[in-house]
Amino acid sequence: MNNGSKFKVLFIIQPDTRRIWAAVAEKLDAGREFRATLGLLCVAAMLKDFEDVECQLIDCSARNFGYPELHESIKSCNPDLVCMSALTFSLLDVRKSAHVAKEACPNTKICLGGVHVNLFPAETLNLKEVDYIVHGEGEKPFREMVRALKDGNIEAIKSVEGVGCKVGSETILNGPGEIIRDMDSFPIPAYDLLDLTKYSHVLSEGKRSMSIQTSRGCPYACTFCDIRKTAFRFKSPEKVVEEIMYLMKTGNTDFFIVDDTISVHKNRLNDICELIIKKGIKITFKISARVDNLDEESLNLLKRAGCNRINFGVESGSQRLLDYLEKDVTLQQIKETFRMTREAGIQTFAYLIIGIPTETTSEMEKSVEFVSEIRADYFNISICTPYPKTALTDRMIADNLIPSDYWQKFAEDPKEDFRVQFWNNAFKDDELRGLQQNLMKKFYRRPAYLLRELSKIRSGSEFLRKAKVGLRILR
Ligand code: B12
Ligand code: SF4
Repeated sequence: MNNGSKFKVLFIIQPDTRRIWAAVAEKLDAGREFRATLGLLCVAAMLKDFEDVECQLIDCSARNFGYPELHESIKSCNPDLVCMSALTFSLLDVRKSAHVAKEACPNTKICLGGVHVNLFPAETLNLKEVDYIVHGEGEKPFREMVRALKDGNIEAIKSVEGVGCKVGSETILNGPGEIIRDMDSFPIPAYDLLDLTKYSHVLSEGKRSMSIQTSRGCPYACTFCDIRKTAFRFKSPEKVVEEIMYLMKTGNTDFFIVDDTISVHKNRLNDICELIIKKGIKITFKISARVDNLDEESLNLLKRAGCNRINFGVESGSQRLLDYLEKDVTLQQIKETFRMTREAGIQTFAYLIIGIPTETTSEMEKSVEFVSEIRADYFNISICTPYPKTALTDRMIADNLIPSDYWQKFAEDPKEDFRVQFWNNAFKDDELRGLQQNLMKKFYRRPAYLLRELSKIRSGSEFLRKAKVGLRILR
């Protein structure tokens, strides 16, 4: 601790300078949005009642900070503990930030959590910059770990479930933090650590937009996703509305619901909407959902509650490829749900994947035709990327499409020049990127689409916003 004063915890959202991926069209991705890392805010909230702990947060993306600015800020904060959330896809920047923190304040300790740490706990703990990791559900273990650290009770950390630590020459890795079924027991994420005026999205009608979470987990089995077959747990409608109202008081009226699949329990989703309507809360929000668990009733309730866009993982216009990905939906279900969503007055965003093993160019073209046919308002193409520790990666290794588990090597030794590969037998990576660009242009340049979008424009500022997105895609 700093000279008998408070124990200082600094949460950092790292700069975004070392991208290892380009699965989403880069032009569309660049500057697309600032989203605060919710996982970090969830664990930060667990320290609120520790009177001898002081928390600060630096969001490098929102403040446009590079490493020199980050170094200066860490130095002036002089934290006891620096905490960051790591995706495999952000690991290089997280590691560089840890390095910068140690340079700025050699006595500070580094703690990492997040998706990458959940997938590779031992490998992350082995990185030389890292002192502590938290894996599994982070709230409880993090609180216990900080309690022990601030009290100087280092021995106690060794037995906290969900924590890994280096103490002297010892490295200890306990099992993952237990899954908490009752999400109402969590405090409201520490939004107060953010400058809430900084967060928005190109499709948020110019308003501020903040991420919220109403549930965790997803029972479905899509092979490309590492959330597959995880326990679904959730907050009550009352708790969700409490968080919304808390953020509304700060001036935020647009929300991005980050749930993996909010629509798993249709009745719970309906209850949330009904409560928003009953309380007369005026907000807009976006959700991600599956096509097979929304019906007219929920779509109408969603519209009345303020939902103005639903993101659907359409993935492909070929049933054969949907089955390959174990998506467990039919093309007919996709068509039906897009029709119902449109009729309910909610915009649709379709996510497509191209370059799925065995996919042909004509199947890719058919997918884009399918997205036109279902009249998606927006769409985006990702190139099929076997993500770490997914069933798709395992299958591609078994089918000899990937020579070995290259993610494992990256996790053990995250080299700066590492780049994601698509591991497609039929197309080179550059060919897939070219197809991705051309297919996107084909969709957005259709006269029918342009006319439809122009007819929806209600103001000059809306025109400018849409033109900005459009130019980014079409250039
Ligand atoms: C919302 C979201 C986004 C948003 C916002 C991202 C953000 N900056 O927060 C947007 C749309 C911008 C986005 C972009 C991308 N995303 Co994304 N995204 C998600 C999604 C759906 C939810 C994330 C979330 O907020 N979860 C809620 C929080 C509460 O959960 P959590 O982070 O796991 O946190 C808990 C624990 O992990 C732990 N914890 C987390 N952090 C920390 C930190 C500390 C110190 C401690 C102690 C504990 C701790 O405690 C938390 C509470 O229990 C996830 C799916 C998922 N379920 O994780 C994918 C996911 C994280 N995204 C993914 C990917 C690949 C991307 C992109 C690369 C996509 C692309 N462009 O191609 C980019 C990368 C952007 C970036 N550099 O951050 C992958 C990551 C896979 C991996 N192994 O890295 C996921 C897992 C999706 C998937 N199933 O494959 N994403
Ligand atoms: S892609 Fe969506 S529906 Fe499929 S397993 Fe992942 S979270 Fe669930």
